[in-house]
Amino acid sequence: MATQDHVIIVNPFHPETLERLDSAYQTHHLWKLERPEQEQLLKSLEGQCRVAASASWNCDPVIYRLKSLKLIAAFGVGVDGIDFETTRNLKIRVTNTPGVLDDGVADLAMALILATMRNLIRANSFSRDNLWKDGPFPFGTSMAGKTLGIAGLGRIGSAIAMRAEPFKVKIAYHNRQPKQVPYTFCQSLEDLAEISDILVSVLPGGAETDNLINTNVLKKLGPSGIFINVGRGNSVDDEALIEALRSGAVQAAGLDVYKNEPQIPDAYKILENVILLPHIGSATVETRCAMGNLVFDNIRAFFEHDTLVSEVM
Ligand code: NAP
Ligand code: 8YV
Repeated sequence: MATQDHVIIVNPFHPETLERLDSAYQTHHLWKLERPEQEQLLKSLEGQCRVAASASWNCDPVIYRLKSLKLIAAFGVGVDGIDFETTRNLKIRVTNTPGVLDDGVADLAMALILATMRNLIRANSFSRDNLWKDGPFPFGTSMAGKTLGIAGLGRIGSAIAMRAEPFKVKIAYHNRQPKQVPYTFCQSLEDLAEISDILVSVLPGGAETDNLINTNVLKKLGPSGIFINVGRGNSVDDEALIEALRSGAVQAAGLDVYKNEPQIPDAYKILENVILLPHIGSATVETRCAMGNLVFDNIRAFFEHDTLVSEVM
């Protein structure tokens, strides 16, 4: 049976978790209302509602008008949808869903690396279009002996490195700070790109990473280089990447994330040497369920013990 505690759902996420929250709490779906009704709802909940749940990549700032708000429980690890300047000023705590999606996203990064290097998407069309009878499919590139550069060796980046090791690649990385790991640290993204055959970005979103993957980095990656992005789309200068793919300044790319999702620049779609996925890094039944559980656990811990399981510090 539902408790009397109120939870506002700001922007929608995983439907199964929303249903679970609906059953457990007095929920109010802000995203289903027009602006004037939203303002009315927030007024009516003032003083009674302390908790909001939201997608981590999109959180309507109207929620910050609720003065009694103490917690935003975000679904997702990348919290670029949250305005931290405001939450800090208003002493609103924020939780996200770290760790539980590392395996899912790292699996997808490996799939993109292999699909890009072995041209799997084109090979599938080649077979279906009966082109095999006219001659063999062009050769791909081997992983063994190559250098995999990871931009953003955090939780997901480390899960990618662990998966890549048995493929007999050398591993290098770039973070702002070096870590105690047996991989080569590079001071800059340019240095990393220069020694990498495959450059995977797992960089988070936000102003600090805007367009870090630019013409200089792609030039260093070079004409046989592969670029993979499973981090955030803002970190890529799209014009630079499109031109590099078009001119052969890099060999190929595999992208899961984009600047203005769900829009993908048309210029990518006419290129044969890029694989375009619709942000599915964490899109497995198991991973999304684990993310939802963590949102739920944070809200429950807040109401029952005034603690949090995974606060963003
Ligand atoms: P994490 O553990 O915090 O790792 C992020 C890494 O990036 C850290 O090692 C950090 O090291 C480095 N970093 C941060 N800012 C940097 C900068 N300006 N320059 C260079 N390195 C920087 O985060 P995570 O859990 O692995 O998640 C990473 C990101 O993946 C998320 O923020 C999200 O955007 C994205 N993601 C995508 C999907 C998908 O479906 N494709 C799913 C989940 C997450 P330093 O602090 O030392 O710099
Ligand atoms: C999204 C993600 O949450 O956690 C993140 O930062 O990017 C993903 O897991 C997911 O795509 C929800 O649509």
